[in-house]
Amino acid sequence: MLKKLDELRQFLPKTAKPIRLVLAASHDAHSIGAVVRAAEEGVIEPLFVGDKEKTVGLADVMQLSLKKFQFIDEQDAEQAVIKAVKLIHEKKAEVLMKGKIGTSIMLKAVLNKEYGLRTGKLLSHFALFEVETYHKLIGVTDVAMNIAPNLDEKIAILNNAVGIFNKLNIQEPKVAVLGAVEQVNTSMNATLDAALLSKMNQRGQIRNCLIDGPLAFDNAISAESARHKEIKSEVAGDTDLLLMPDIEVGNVLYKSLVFFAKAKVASMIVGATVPIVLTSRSDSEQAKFDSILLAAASAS
Ligand code: COD
Repeated sequence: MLKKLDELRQFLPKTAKPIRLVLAASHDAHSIGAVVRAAEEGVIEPLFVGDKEKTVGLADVMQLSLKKFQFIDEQDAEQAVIKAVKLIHEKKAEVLMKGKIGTSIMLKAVLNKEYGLRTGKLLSHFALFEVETYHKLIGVTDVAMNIAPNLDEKIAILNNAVGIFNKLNIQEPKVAVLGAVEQVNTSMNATLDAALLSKMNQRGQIRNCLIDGPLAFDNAISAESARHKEIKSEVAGDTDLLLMPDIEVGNVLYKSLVFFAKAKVASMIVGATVPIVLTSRSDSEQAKFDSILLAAASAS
């Protein structure tokens, strides 16, 4: 059982060379700090793509030197993202990281049919949280890419996340499919999808995980709450992964955990040709560093 994001280090690839990471639109202080730290620890070999003057200026304020790192100077942030994506497309690096650019601009470049990083699979966002009040790391998906996933898309999102758990040696993660209530309510679509996903899992149509749903957030993460409501479930209170009904619920939960619960988080996009470090621009340097660890661990 993983309890701390720092434990992700044990899954870093055992290759002689560090993983090559491209930071796209690099003029972001927290990203620069996280990338330099990961480089100093030998986790990655970075390539910066962005406004060099601004990026070096920010690094100077942080008393960090970027002299020994490769740099492609591109003052326009959108063009920097396109150049970064193309570098990955040409297999010049193994991990992509979002710097100071809007999420949807970054994702549109990643999805570009000509030079993007599509695999034919659905791409989705996966976040892994370390919350002081929970007994293990907990995954949350999708809080940042798929806006209102249908049932097929939820299956793909689930499979992407389960793949990451499998890489972290958790072979059968417990998945709670969230709703506002734990009974099926025909007026609440999230509960209908949750019941279908549970049944598909029981019938072996979705494998390598144990799904229960609908579960409300309290009984998904609290055994006491589940007992109180007399819910008999192997997942309730011991969830590894929370499947969100849509991006709004997911994004509010992400930010509530970070801002109210002071949780630590690592997050990335799964399903592209390479792992993509995609954090919120307001995330801390530590969150960006932990996200690099997660992406590097899943690149192995
Ligand atoms: N996986 C694979 N292919 C996809 C996906 C996906 N998740 N989403 C779209 N595509 C493909 C489609 O099949 C199509 O071929 C092409 O991409 C364009 O599809 P559209 O027109 O539906 O998508 P876009 O380009 O308008 O938008 C895609 C985004 C990912 C940009 C969009 O869904 C989005 O804005 N998501 C939310 C991002 C966001 O603002 N997050 C904020 C959280 S901080």
